[in-house]
Amino acid sequence: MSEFFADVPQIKYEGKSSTNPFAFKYYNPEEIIGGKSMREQLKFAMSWWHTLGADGTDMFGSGTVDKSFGTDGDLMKLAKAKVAAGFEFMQKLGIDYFCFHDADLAPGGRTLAETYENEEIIKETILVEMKKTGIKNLWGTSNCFTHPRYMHGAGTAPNADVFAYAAGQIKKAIDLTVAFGGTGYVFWGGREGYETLLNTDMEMELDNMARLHRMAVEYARVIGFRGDFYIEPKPKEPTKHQYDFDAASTIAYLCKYHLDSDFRLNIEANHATLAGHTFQHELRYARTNGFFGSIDANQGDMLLGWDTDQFPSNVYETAMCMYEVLKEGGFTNGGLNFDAKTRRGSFELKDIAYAYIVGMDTFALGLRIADRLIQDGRIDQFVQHRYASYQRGIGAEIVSGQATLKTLAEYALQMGEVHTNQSGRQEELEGIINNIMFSL
Ligand code: XLS
Ligand code: CA
Ligand code: CA
Repeated sequence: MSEFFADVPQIKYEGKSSTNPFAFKYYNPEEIIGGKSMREQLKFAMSWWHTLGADGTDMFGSGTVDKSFGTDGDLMKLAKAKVAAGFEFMQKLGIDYFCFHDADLAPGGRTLAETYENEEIIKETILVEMKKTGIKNLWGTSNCFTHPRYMHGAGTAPNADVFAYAAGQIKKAIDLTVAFGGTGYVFWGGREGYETLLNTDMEMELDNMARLHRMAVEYARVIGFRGDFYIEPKPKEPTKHQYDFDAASTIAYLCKYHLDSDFRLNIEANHATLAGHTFQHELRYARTNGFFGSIDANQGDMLLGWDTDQFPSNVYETAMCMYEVLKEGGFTNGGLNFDAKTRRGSFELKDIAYAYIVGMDTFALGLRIADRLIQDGRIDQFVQHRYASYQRGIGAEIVSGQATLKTLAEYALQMGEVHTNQSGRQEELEGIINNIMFSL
């Protein structure tokens, strides 16, 4: 069988002093960090779309990367070649999971029935490779945003026929996810938003989106899906405003529509920054509200206002991300999906391997630092101490629910002015992080 990534050897861990670009410097899959092997802690996944599909096309130019994988324009042949190329790539990199959109796997047909047929054929090809390699599916999703029929949205479309078509597509994408034994199913509402409120019935659109999510849960549970559903927040792009703006607005939506027991969040780093938050903020918000699920691992460019989906190389960001993951007790059904693509100028197939190596190493370093941060304990102790006044006296009465506005007013009247505030010590804490980060 032909090799698609012929320049890429089997990638192994060689340690931080290695200068081999085709080696991991920090990701040592079987090493135990924080009570589990690094491969279990990190649960890396390959994104089918970016890795096997994205060819460098942007708003101003056509593709720069040849991803025909030796095929001649026949879309089904290409879809099969992508399966072979994808599994070769995951094996070479030691990636245990993949994530997919229905449309990444197989070409759309002239009818929905024909699309289903194409998907069935590729499903069988993938199942063979999964069995051979032991590689698993992290999550599946449906692309309800690229085709022109979704110009006004899918679940939030003003046209009921579009809603029905999306339902037909999602049903099949759930079937595929279940067939692959996937542990998650994602909804990213790329066009579930609006361009102008002048033509939009927001209430109707949100009610309908919830109807679609409810139908998906009901169907999936009946056919045996026991994994998590995820909503992946993103504030804008392609629409001006997306309803799943950030973790906070998405959680409010899930609670309002009673979807909170089936859904968690898939937090993407680049979407967090587009919403004006840090990656860590979104993870913390999801986690402390009980909605932490999975992660789309990438990074944006702070000087650009769009979703650049770059491979993560910022160790500070991944350290704070893995700190939140460890605090959560690690992933259950979720993992780290590299929703990331090489830059348009990095047009060789081996650039994708370099990109994954740096992404995986950046997360491996992040995990090592986060574990040290927790072992070190200085940050956690500081935070605990900062709120110590709630463990005794009037603070304990507030927390236990014993205090009322009236009793607190009486307390305040007797107390006089507050003289016990303590420094927030931000700079000292930032120094501790640097000290731990660079002592590795
Ligand atoms: C786009 C999203 C998308 C989702 C899956 O910005 O990141 O790729 O992850 O539909
Ligand atoms: Ca994503
Ligand atoms: Ca993205």
